[in-house]
Amino acid sequence: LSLADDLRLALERDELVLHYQPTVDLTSGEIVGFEALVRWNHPTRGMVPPLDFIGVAESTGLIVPLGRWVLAEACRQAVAWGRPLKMAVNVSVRQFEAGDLALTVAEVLAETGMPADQLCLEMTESVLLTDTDENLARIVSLKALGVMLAMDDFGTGYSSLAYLRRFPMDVLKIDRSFVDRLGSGDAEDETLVRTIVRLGQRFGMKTVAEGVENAAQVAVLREMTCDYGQGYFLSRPLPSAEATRLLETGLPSLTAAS
Ligand code: G
Ligand code: G
Ligand code: NA
Repeated sequence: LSLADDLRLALERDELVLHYQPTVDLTSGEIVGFEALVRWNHPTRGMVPPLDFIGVAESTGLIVPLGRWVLAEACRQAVAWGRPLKMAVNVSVRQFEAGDLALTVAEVLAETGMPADQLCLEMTESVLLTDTDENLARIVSLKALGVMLAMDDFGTGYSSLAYLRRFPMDVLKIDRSFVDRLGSGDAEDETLVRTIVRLGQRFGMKTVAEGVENAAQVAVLREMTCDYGQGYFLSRPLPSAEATRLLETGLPSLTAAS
């Protein structure tokens, strides 16, 4: 069985699962939302990470039904939690360009009863890179639904800053590769992140630091007034039951940790 055939069956057999990584307010330490990350619980291969199958899903077009499933499952979970948490879902280029994503999102919101303003769609610069009228129209119809849009992995693409003006994004996610180098005292690394945070703020966007791995990074990011963080220091992506438990207990105090 090829990986593509296997993946087609995986959707039918309900072998996909979502893990949830908290997004944390860097001032209060509160969990403000989660990012849904897909995994394939394969009967013989074990837990397959997305990097091993998202590419195949994209090249076969399976990303469209897979992406729909991810959206619906993430929304079901958010509704089940019954709290005003943001739920972020990754959208790949193929998903954005194939079919009518806004229609799919509208259907999923209606099916699940998810409030539109709790859903955040994360797109990489590669999605936005083709700065065409068609892509702008797609973004505008998504925004018209009332969902939030995040620019993912910011700074790693071709960084055409023009689309910051053109596309109405709500959230800017600072790529892990920049955050990684924070807290070691290197002035240039700090300047780079500080400038990205300011850029986001000037465009009225919330800023999220990805890949926060230690307390020193939290301290620097707070000082820069970066809004939110995600990363192993705060929490790994968790299966649904563990994420539910974490919501009940809350995270240990960020101030005590730093
Ligand atoms: O969870 P992990 O760190 O292994 O994810 C690796 C990559 O896979 C990340 O870049 C993430 O954006 C991507 N990814 C995870 N879940 C999804 C998903 O549901 N859809 C798409 N398109 N990409 C995803
Ligand atoms: O590109 P995207 O932001 O969707 O990537 C999410 C991926 O990053 C997930 O696969 C997740 O497991 C991984 N990730 C989350 N937090 C950290 C972290 O603190 N360090 C590292 N190295 N990876 C992380
Ligand atoms: Na993401």
